[in-house]
Amino acid sequence: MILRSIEFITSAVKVTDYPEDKLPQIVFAGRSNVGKSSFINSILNVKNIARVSQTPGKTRLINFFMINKEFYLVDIPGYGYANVSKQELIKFAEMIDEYLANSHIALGVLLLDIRRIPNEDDLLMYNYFKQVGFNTLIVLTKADKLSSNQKQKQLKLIKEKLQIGEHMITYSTQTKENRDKIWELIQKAVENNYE
Ligand SMILES: Nc1nc2c(ncn2[C@@H]2O[C@H](COP(=O)(O)OP(=O)(O)O)[C@@H](O)[C@H]2O)c(=O)[nH]1
Ligand SMILES: [Mg+2]
Repeated sequence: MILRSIEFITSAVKVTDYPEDKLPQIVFAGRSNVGKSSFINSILNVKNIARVSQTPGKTRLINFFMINKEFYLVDIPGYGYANVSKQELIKFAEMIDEYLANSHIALGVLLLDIRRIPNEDDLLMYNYFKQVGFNTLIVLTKADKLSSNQKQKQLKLIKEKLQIGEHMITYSTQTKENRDKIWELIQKAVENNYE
């Protein structure tokens, strides 16, 4: 994938805020602090288009980045915050549901920290992606924090927990391992050619 243009388009809360075109969207989901903003910046080779390490729980917006005027990368807010009221949690879940149900999603990318076993929230998001039939890619972040031996062990454990054999890829902002492969999969999804 050659990145010819990267444009921040808008931050949305509700359907009427979303871009009106029908370009395919690649959506990125993950627990707060999983490294989602860092990941998006890193694969785009930009410093801070997706903002890293804002106070968890503060930003609850859906951010749309248009790539090559062909498709969107969409950063939805991280889930699983501590210290959030039930009321806030419900509002947040509604916002995500509304987005996922009303958009043209070519690929759902679920980010998981390679050092952690997926929790209830992760499983909920993963099962949602599967239920609605999205093409799904799992990215295991912060791979530089483990030795290759530990990496293999965690991969196995996470696969068992999610009960999948499908696309699961490790990534690190330090090494940028698998960056080309990830773009290849995004490209395929955009071309409606994902397997
Ligand atoms: N070592 C290492 N740290 C990372 C990596 N990705 C993210 N981080 C760190 O993890 C923290 C959370 O990252 P952030 O992108 O803000 O997570 P978000 O809440 O999911 O958007 C920050 O301190 C990042 O620098 C990675 O691949 N390797
Ligand atoms: Mg973030």
